[in-house]
Amino acid sequence: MTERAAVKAALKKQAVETPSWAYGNSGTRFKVFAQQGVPRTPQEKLDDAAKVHEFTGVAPTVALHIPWDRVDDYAALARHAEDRGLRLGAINSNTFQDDDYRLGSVCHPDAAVRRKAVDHLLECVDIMDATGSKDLKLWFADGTNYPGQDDIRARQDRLAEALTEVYERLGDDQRMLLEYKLFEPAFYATDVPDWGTAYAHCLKLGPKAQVVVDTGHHAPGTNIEFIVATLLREGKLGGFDFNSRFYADDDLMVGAADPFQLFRIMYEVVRGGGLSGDVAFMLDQCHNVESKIPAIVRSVMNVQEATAKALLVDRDALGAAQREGDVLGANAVLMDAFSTDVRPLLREVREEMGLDPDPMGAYARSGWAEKIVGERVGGEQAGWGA
Ligand code: LRH
Ligand code: MN
Ligand code: MN
Repeated sequence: MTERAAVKAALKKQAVETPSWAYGNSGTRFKVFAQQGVPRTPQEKLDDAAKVHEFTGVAPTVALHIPWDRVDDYAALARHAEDRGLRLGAINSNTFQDDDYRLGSVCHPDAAVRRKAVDHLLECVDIMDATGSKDLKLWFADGTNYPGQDDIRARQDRLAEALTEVYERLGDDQRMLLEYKLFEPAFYATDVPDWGTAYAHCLKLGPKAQVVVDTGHHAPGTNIEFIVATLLREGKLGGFDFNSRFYADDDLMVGAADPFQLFRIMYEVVRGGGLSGDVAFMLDQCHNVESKIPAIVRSVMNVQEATAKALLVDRDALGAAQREGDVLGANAVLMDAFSTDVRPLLREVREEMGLDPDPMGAYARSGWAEKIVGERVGGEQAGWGA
């Protein structure tokens, strides 16, 4: 295989998982701007996700968030997905939208609240059994706002206990993906604030526990690609929640704020063998003011562009420059790849996959946006928390 053919083959194989909640209405704490045609049910979210997959060819799975996507029959929901060429992906737990969780969920000082939270996590594994999902994605809003509010160390013990119970419930082919976040909603001490804490818990739990890197969950200036390289080296990178940010957890389209950072991350993924392994490339975004389906199509394309550039890095030339201590030469090799216009290559990839080379244009011409605005009248639109 020529090098170009190998790059194209890798791009055809990469899959990006889209989040059900990105298809629903969202906003900031100031205002949610409802959009016309937005799904009212988990099934309609899947209908929209099917369009993203139809036009990109590389978005075959959809992550669910429980209880936002609660249905009576999860096996039937999985069939709804299959009928549209999709599969259900990670099941995201939600222990942050209940009054009982004011002081935390699995780290709460009251054992009864912890029990309720763990039961929810166990229910999420039941749902995975019904949907065939492989990954349980855990993010805890737990933390404290004031020094002394609770015992930081005891909260780690409670967290470990809860994670162990859920870990033991996992099937042989199921994983637990633990997501960290520096701050928000807790503003003094978050209980899983960073990759080190997540890694320490996952290491103790065992091989089925891995870390999720949400690209919006770090302090400004954090070298995320270093974290990615380290986790991959340790066999503990479970996946990404991709999005981009200018300030905090902005949840903007991945690659919009800093395409160079996304390239650097994807280079470490390629370098560490993460493209051919089990790393889940998930989006975790909200489209508050822009049209949702095209924004998700664009996001998938941004991941592909960063991946293509990462694959184009001349690793032999880079290695030689690094060994010779040629600082500028090594940097130039990386920058050459980043500066390459990979859009013609991706157009070729899409044509070879039998797709329209222009997914954004193809979606716009498809009439789907007009159809859903006309059809989805009445009922309540889905949104964060609905
Ligand atoms: C938390 C988070 C986590 C949630 C999602 C809705 O900020 O990134 O992944 O499940 O947002
Ligand atoms: Mn996330
Ligand atoms: Mn987030």
